[in-house]
This record gives sequence, C-alpha cells and structure tokens, in this order.
Amino acid sequence: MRVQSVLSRYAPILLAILMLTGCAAGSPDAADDSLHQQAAQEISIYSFDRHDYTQPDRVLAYIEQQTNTKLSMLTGAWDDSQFDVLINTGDYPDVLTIVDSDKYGRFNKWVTDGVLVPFDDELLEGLPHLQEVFQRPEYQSLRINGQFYGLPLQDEFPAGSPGQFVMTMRQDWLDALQLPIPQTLEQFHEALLAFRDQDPDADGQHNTYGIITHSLPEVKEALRYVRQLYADRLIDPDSISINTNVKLRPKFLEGKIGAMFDTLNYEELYKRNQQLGRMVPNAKIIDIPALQGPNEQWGYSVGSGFWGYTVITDKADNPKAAAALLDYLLSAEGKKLTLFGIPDVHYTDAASGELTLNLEARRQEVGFDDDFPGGPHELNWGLVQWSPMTEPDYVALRNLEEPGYSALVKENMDRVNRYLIEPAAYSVSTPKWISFSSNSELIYADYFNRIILGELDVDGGFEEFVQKWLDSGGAEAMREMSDAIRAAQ
Ligand SMILES: [Ca+2]
Repeated sequence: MRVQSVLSRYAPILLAILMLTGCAAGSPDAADDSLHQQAAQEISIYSFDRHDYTQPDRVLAYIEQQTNTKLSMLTGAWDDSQFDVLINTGDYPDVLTIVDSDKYGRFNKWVTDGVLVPFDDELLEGLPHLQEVFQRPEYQSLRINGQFYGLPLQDEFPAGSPGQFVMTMRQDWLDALQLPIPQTLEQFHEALLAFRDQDPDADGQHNTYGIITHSLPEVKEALRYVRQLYADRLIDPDSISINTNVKLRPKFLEGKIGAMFDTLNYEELYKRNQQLGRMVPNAKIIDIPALQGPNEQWGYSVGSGFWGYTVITDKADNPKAAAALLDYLLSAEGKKLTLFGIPDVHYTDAASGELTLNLEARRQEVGFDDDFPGGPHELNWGLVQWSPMTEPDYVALRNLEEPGYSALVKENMDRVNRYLIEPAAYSVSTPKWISFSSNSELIYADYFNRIILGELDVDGGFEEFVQKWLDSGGAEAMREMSDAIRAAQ
C-alpha cells in the first residue's frame, strides 16, 4: 500500500517533467530557461501522524518552492518498531524522524550499519540554523565518534523543565467538591476517594473514577501506593491493560475520570480542555505539582531537553538538499510560515501590525487541524523541533485564537516547576542496557501488574521481581550502566 501511495505521489512529478520536455521542444526560449533552472530535488520524508499530502497544501507547496524541492510525506502511527521492518526491507525514505532516541539501540545500529549520513562540517556548510543547533552545549554529549548523526528535536519546553510526564487533574471537580490542589500523596488519595464517591460530575450517579494510568511506578513504596489505589477502586480497571497515553486520552475525555499522567504539552492541554469543554461547559484540566511522599526529596524528573532525532539516510540522492530543507524549517521565515501560514491567505497582517487568522482558509488546508484551525501547521512540529510552546511567536499565535493561552501556560508552568529533581545523568546508554531494555520492560509489566492487581503481595512479589530482573541480564546491564553514568558525571 505504501509503495502504491509513493507511486501516486510521483505520478504528478513525472507528468510535470513530461510537460516541461514537451513545452521545451516547441519553444526555444523555454528550453533556455529550463536549462538555467535546476530541477526540484525529490525528497521523501517519514514522519509520524501526518495528514495525506496527496491533496494539495499551500504551505507545503510554498516550502517546496523556497527550497527547490518536491516533497513526499510518508506517515504512520506512533510506533517505532515499524522502522525495523522498513530498514530491513531496504526500502526506506531519505529523511526519517525517530522518537525513541537510544532506548532500543535503533539509532546506534543505524550509525554502525552506515544507514545515516553524518551532519559533518561539509554538510552543514552555509546552513546557519542547523549549525546553531549542533553548537548547543547540551547536545555535545550526543556525538558518536565525534560526529552528529541526527538532528535532536528540541522539546516543547525551555531546558530545565520536567521530562515527559506530569499529573493532570480535573480542577472543576476539585472546585465542585471544595478540595485544594493536592500537595501530598495523602491528599491526592483523599481527592481520588472524593472523585469516586461524591459525584463530582453532579449527574446523581455513582459513575466516576479517580484516575486512569498505565505509568508503572519504579520503586516498592510507589507500587504499594498504586496497589492501594487499585484495591480502593480508585483506578479505572480497564486502564491497567492500556499501554499508551494516546489510547488513554479518549477515555479521559469521556469526562468520568479525575486524573491521569500525561505529557507536558500545552498544545495538548489546551485542546483537551476545548474538547472536554464541548461536553462539560465548566470543565478545566490542569497540571499539578509533583506530590510530596514519604521521602525528603520529591519532584518531577528534569528532562533531557530533547526526545528523538531527525536523520538523513543513505537513500538521499542529495543529502545537502535534505539538510537545506531542515535548515529552512528552522529559519525565522520557515518557523513563521509553519506557525501562521502564508500571508494574505492564512492570516492578514494589518497596517497597524495586528494579525488576524483566516480560519476558513486554514480549515481548508490539509496541514492545519480542521478541528483547531487556529493552531500551527503540522510541519511546525516533529520534523526539526517540537512546537516551542513558550516561545513568543508560538504564544502570539495561540493568543490570537485563545486570549487566555499565555495565562494557561504560565499558571501550569509555575506548578510543574515547583518541585524538580535532577536525574543522575542525561542521555546515557550502553550496549547491554539497550539490549536488555525490552526484556526488562516485560519483566516490569508482568510483576508490577500482578502486584497492583493483588495477585502477588508487595514485599514477596517485589523481592521475586528484583531477583528475576537481575538474573535475566539486569545485573550485568546495571553494572555497565552505573560505570557509564559515573563516567558522564
Ligand atoms: Ca456521577
């Protein structure tokens, strides 16, 4: 199916080439012009969650025109394992976005196998925006044998913010039951009990749950806590078997759940508030601060500032053209284009400097979300960066549609940044750790789910888990990893 869709994307290009040739034959002037003009470089890009660009999109067409490229966008669901299949068949695109960083060792294997084109001095020459990214101090540890092989995709947040997951909660439920935002695990437990028992959605029915979760706690005391939540019927039992947030979110949006862990992403938080608000007029979802537990230190773990890479593969006929495209998307012009669209088409810039979004034109364009036409074009995120949700241009765009956006960001940022913990090291990985990681996850899921569901007791089950984990390769992986972390410090 993919092959077919690629072919159908190339068909118009072939047709255009034939037409140009035909035209040139009949007109000497046109022939001269076409000789002086280089043919557009074809670049195929694999990136997650894209729309179908077989339909025309004026933003994509504008990018092609500015970079003298012809782009074919291939897309699929958020699942990195499909890359293994793609690479093994030998039929993979020129540019790929990989989001799992080094977790499964995929990236390192591609480097070793010569699949990736290095971002060396020659490739980066004359490309200032890419050069700037690769000069950032926080990315220097990502070099392999002195070279960069992927463009790190900058996170949504300024450096030093929490990593991926924070606790989100229904503020309107807390308000309805006159509860404060929980500060401790105990208060959180009380809030979940109230969510279950005190009819927070005021429909007169006993039909709400405290929390949905798939995030596994990593220490025994946390496990004991989650097991208690489950025993108290505060966790929606259906959610235990769900393994990704993408699948949990629709359940949360049904409006019968009080809390869930979710990504720290204000584009998502804003959209979720809008979607829930269409059903429940006063609904309000907020990020809450990290909860204080029995230990002295508590907080969300600070993130590494990036998650994932965009790479150029050895399939690219012209790696320089692919790099120049990425450079354009990182430029001020590229960023403004993918945030606001094309002037006088997707937005209007009045003489006074006041911008107005043309929502109808945006709705008709493939790359804008027709459910949220005031947001950025999708080529703004996930190719060269994630939507930088606190940068002035981004906030300015969002405020045009939702004047409360700045306040939403500030209020939630203040809460999630209240308690933070620095991890022992960022972006450290070792071969044994990588090869053990998928087995490790299976062992975690098996034991932790059985403990949470009450099939194993906490102390005995945890001891058995630790032994199993160490015996299955964990001991060696941990030794190698500890050495690597010490070296990184
Ligand atoms: Ca109810």
